[in-house]
Amino acid sequence: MKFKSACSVLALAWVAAQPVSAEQVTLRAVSGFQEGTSFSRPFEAFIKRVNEEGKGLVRINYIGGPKAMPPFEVGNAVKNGIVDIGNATGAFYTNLMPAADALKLSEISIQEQRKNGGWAYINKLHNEKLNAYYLARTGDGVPFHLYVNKPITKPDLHGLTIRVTPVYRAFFAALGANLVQTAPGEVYTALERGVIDGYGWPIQGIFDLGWQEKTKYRVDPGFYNVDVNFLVNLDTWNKKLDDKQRALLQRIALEVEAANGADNAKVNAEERKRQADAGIKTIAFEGKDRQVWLDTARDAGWAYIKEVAPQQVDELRKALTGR
Ligand code: 173
Repeated sequence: MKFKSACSVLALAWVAAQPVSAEQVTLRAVSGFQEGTSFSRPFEAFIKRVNEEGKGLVRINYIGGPKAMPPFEVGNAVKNGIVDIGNATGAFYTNLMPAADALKLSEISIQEQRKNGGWAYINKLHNEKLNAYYLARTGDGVPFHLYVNKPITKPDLHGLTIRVTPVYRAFFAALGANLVQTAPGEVYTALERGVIDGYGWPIQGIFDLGWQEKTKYRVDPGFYNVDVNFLVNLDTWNKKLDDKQRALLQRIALEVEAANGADNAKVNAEERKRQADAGIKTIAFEGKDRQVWLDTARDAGWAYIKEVAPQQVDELRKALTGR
């Protein structure tokens, strides 16, 4: 009897010492982009795979896109633990982390950033400013463009009112545009009412919300590099999840990140063709104009980061360009 009860005490102690990993954790997720559209799709693929491969371990409950939460609130919701995981571009959370506006200035891939220490630095900034773990970056290799309804012949935007987010603000302002900031969900109506002459947006996604109907020209070349990031509330990451759960999320996130990066050149080409087929004409700057266009984008972008994140600008440049 004595031996038996000693055994059961030991058995109980062993059970108590096990991490809670045996229990499935449910995480709430939200996207800053409309469900099913270009910049939600990689995140939704991630959720689907976690729910399939993580059965009994992790479940992600997707509460949706901007109908569930305004895009510019996603960073705050991740920070405060209102959601466990958010999908957002840095431009949507510059209020909390001004340096997030630098992510678009990357000239090396996220895989290279993970190797050169850049990811670690950017993750640290997310930890500190956003109470978030920087799980993945999608959109790598997707440039931004200016789309306009009045023809322009040189890199000069005086007299045009352009819809922006922080992504385009410094660049278009440097070329003299009037700026109106809106969430993506308001672009169609702004075009329809003629309150804007154009908008900034990546090469992918203008068909998602029907903007091709109200768009005459795309200006080439594209500039910058899209960042759409998976952000995990840091308390969730550190305390709510155990090693096995973290490993599952990280593995699938890295796979989605790599697959998205590998796909983007092809998808970009398809979208260019689709735009041309829809009657959107290209205004292509060449020679000196092209150089002015690209130099102004990059220089205005970095000058702004220097202004809002002076202590971080040098390390950010190293992290994102390798220089
Ligand atoms: O809304 C935007 O134009 C924007 O900032 C953005 C950023 C990344 C992907 C798509 C849009």
